[in-house]
Amino acid sequence: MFSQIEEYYRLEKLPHIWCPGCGHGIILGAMTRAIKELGYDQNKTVVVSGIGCSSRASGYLDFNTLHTTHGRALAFSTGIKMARPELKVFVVMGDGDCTAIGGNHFIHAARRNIDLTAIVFNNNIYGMTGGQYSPMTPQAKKATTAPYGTIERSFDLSQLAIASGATFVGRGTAYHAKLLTQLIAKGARNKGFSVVEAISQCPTSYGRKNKPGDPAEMIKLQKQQAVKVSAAARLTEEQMQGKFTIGVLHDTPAPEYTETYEQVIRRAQAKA
Ligand SMILES: Cc1ncc(C[n+]2csc(CCOP(=O)(O)OP(=O)(O)O)c2C)c(N)n1
Ligand code: SF4
Repeated sequence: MFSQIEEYYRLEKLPHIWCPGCGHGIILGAMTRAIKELGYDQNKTVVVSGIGCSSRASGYLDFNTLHTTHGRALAFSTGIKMARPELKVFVVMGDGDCTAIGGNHFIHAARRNIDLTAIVFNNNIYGMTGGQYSPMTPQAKKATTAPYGTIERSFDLSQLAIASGATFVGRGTAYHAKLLTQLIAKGARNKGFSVVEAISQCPTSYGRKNKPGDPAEMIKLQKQQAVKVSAAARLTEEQMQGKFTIGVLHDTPAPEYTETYEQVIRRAQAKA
């Protein structure tokens, strides 16, 4: 129920701008429920976003929020975490924001294992600007910039995060909202760079071009295509064709960047 998380919203900023049937509101709900479960102090919690439909989330939330520039949410978040390591920092990005213009920030935040919780609202398209393809648009799917279907292969965001050094990686969908809440809470508890890929539906920019059906059909597709990690382990590569795994994909602690940096400062001060 919304009343349980209402305290985290700037009610005067509602109604939101999201189209009817958009998955982004469900993901935002999962995120605020995770923060409620974690019991974080509202004044010590920061939400940073880039630019895009997903990134509007920061404007609706009553934490310390920063609506930054397209692709740069992780750069701003890194600065915040370095200056104030005690703050809990959540980073909201779209798939375009995170993996195209912001792709370099993403791999390096993962490589450093800086203690940020990145939530990537993956709707497979640039929603806000009318449906250009992103690095996460599946091959052959249509976009305004690919009227015959994109010929590029798409990133597997979670694999990219793991390969780059993220210490917690999870994937959920708007359909599996409860799982998403659990994954975001787990990601936030991880002391290091955590990535939660939240699969969302964009009926307007993606749906109109690719005709997967109305918003209800689009969210049902998430249910059909998602396979829990435990179940996926029993399936062959062939059986996994057209499907994706959900759940905790990676959870391997490693030294965290701001803590290591603090040790360097202490060593330098001791020598001075
Ligand atoms: C530097 C810069 N380049 C391009 C844009 C235009 N722009 C705004 S939002 C956006 C893409 C949004 O797509 P995504 O990040 O996937 O988020 P969504 O809207 O789908 O949630 C772009 C290209 C911009 N605002 N700033
Ligand atoms: S354009 Fe797509 S992502 Fe943006 S609000 Fe509408 S449905 Fe959501």
